[in-house]
Amino acid sequence: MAAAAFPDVSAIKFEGPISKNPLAFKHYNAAEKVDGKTMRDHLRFGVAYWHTMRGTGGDPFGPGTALRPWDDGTNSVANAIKRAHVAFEFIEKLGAPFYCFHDRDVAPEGATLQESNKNLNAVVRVLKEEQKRTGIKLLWGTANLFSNPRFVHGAGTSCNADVFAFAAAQVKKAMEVTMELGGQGYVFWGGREGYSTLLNTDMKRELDHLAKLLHMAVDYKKEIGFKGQFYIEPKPKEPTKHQYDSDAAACLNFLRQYDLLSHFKLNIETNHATLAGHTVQHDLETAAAAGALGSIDANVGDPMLGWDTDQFPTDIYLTTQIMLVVLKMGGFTTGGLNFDAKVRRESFEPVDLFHAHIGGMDAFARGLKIATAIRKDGRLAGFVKHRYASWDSGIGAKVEAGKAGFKELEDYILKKGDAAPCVSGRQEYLENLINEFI
Ligand code: XUL
Ligand code: CO
Repeated sequence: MAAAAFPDVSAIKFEGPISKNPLAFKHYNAAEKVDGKTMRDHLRFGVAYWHTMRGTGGDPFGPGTALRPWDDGTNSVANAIKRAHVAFEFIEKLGAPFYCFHDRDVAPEGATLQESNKNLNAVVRVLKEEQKRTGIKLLWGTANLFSNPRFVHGAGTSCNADVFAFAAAQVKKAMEVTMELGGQGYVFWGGREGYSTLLNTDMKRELDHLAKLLHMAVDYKKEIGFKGQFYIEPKPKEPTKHQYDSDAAACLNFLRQYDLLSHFKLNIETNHATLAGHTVQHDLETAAAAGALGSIDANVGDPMLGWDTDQFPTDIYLTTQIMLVVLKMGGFTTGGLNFDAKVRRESFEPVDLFHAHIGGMDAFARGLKIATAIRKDGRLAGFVKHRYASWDSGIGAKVEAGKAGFKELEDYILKKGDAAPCVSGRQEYLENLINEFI
């Protein structure tokens, strides 16, 4: 057994809100039941391998600052295997039940696809052993179809058919290893599936190709018997000027247009929704309304910055709003809360990884409890129900049942004279109501 990477940190325990120990949970108590289900099962936290194990703190103006004493800085398989052990030491000490990865996060890319697949197999063997040893599970896997320069024009939407073929081969392998590791899902995030200028872009052709790639994935999923859930993760821009999966509504439209909707759900990320000019609740509600809210990449952006800062979520108001939507849809099934978030460049010590995740987990534990209390109280849902009461009987019920047309509605209003005055939306009252619980 290799020396511990975090020798000064033992398993993070729940010590309750009065604890002043920064390496303890104040609110997240995995085994505690909230409304009949443990916090562990409600929240289904995942650690993102790319940020937590591969993030260096580099930015466009300077190199990485992160101190990671276990990492020898080489792109070797041996280093990747050492890193995998460290990842599981971290996730086990943290007590998160899941992790997520891209193929290229866990194993180095080789000179050829054969070599890359061989490298991946070597690391997947270790991941499998570590999963077995710790009971930690794979929430979802994915293929990195955006870092290698071959994907400069996109992957599924590349103008070059060879690049499309490479992407398909890479997804095939990533699906196989996700299945091998018992992954509960598989994510498609189209980082370069978009454009920088429409002057050089045949948008219709690119969208047709992207749909082809996804149909091939659906076919292959059936062929190998992979039972995990497919997700699309919307993001409007960055790295490209425009990404086709720009928000939840755009993804749903694309999936419907290409007859893919029954095979996919959405993985909604807070900072991606805000980049699209929405709140995360907006995208969560949009997905949930279509029966397609699958999983969440939990993070937050900086309201002063216009890019994907991927910060750990600590805002109780935000976690409450997210958990209200999750609880309303009946909770996660295959999905969970994956911390697609990174420590700041200035937070360069290994222990900062613990502070970051503990904070995010505590913030969601509070969000869960607050949202549960709001639902139990019933005033919020009651208000919304009452607001639409005119649809529960009479003419409203007829419209909803499809039993009224223009003529009947005209007759109705001619008899009635005018529509009854509406009642107040009471936004401020409702905002105050939420704050009663926070
Ligand atoms: C990038 C992003 C990705 C996806 C997986 O903004 O969120 O890491 O979550 O490819
Ligand atoms: Co993400």
